[in-house]
Amino acid sequence: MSAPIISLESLTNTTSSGQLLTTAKSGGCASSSCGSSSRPTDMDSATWEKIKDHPCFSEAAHHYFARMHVAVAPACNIQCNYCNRKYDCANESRPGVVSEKLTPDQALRKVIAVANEVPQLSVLGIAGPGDACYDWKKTRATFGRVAREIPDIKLCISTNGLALPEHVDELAELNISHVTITINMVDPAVGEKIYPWIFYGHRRYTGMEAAKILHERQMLGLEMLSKRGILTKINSVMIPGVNDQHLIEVNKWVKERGAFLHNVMPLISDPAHGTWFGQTGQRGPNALELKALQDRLEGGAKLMRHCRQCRADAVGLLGTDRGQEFTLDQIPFEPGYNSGKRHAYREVVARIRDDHLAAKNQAITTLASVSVRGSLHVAVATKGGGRINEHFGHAKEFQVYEASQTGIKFVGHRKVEPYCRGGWGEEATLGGIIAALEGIDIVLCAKIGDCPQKQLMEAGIRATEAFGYDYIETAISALYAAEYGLDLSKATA
Ligand code: CLF
Ligand code: SF4
Repeated sequence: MSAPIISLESLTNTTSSGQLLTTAKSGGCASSSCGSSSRPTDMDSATWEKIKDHPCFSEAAHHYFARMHVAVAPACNIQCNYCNRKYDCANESRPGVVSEKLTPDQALRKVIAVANEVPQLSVLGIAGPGDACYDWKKTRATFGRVAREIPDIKLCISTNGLALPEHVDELAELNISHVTITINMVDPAVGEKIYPWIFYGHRRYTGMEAAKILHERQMLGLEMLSKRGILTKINSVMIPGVNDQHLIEVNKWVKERGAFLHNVMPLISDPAHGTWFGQTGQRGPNALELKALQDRLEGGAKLMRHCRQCRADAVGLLGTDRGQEFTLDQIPFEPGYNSGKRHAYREVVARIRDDHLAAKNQAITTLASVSVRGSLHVAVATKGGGRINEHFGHAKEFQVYEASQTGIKFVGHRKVEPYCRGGWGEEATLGGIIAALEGIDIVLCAKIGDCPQKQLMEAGIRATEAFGYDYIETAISALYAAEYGLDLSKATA
């Protein structure tokens, strides 16, 4: 019997205007453990098993897999100067009210509905909108119920760390495999500029005393998790003039205590959000300042650079949010879990990732063979699958890559307002996109009109659709080779 054809496009409902990937034939090994050769050579297989489908803990995984958050934990035990309680937790989300807070039963209903419809779903996270460890009963009840229904979903939690140590044993018992702690300082003198108060042991503390207790609890929690082999990621909010230089010290401390990843995120500060920092004019860093700090941190704790600062109720691939499709009024009252789409998707992805890895290795070989040293900054419009598969005018963000002789590195993303509105390009929006693309040499997209291409060129940014639907690394290596003396035919198309 001939094998059926399964494509990611059919599994993800991606429209024909921008296919996610080419089709891949099913057949051969269909186990979801396929793709193991995609493991980086410097990583042990146990760690790879934990991260290979976690979109936050693995940059490679974020091209294929999605997370969802359920907003079951509204209470918080500290005050951060970048947070207004009416808004999402700024640690794990961009400011914006959570559409609806959920009970554990409602959360289970939503997770099943999403799992039935979003085949990329691999991780359930609780990231507030308050603190998941402080609002522990609801967090525990939610994870317990979901794990019984969908045993293969990864469980992930985000916390400020104050109430973490007392829950580490239960986190391990619940099989919560990934924990994020937001650590903005290791010096209470810095901490008191960020945290006006904490609530701990039935008492409220302020100033240096509050920051010192928070710091000690964060370090203790991190050490306890490392001892139990639970993977940890440290989120730090970069606040210029307050903790930006200090984050170098933070990086050293968390590395010494076993953190797997360090994610430095820009402060989002706007007077309209009603936060202390927003109202007092504290600015956030721009993209180049963030990158400069991240570059200085290279060589310490491994960096995460693909965070999207998502909402506490986000759903979907990082960089897209399908949360509004799954509000309680839109989902069935008792959706039975159907694993079909998720399993079919995983089988296809397992094979495609090996193909993608081969393409990446070929790209690295190409780069290494170029004799002239240089670097290239490339912005890519993509909707996932590791391919250049988004139109310039539809892009809500561009993924940024840096190419050099030594390889191709994902270095961040730039959020933009989509240029195309109802079939027409917006002049004013294009100005904003050009500003957001500061420092970029070339834009790669699946399609671009003559007008925006010309205006980008006038601003010193080349743009091409010549590599539409290619793997990102394949295209960048060809461009790099062209830039430094080889065939220019594709790059100038
Ligand atoms: Fe959510 Fe956080 Fe788990 Fe990811 S998010 S609880 S680790 S599943 Fe990810 Fe979102 Fe960044 Fe957080 S992109 S804000 S790092
Ligand atoms: Fe807000 Fe999160 Fe800080 Fe609590 S820990 S104050 S919810 S940002």
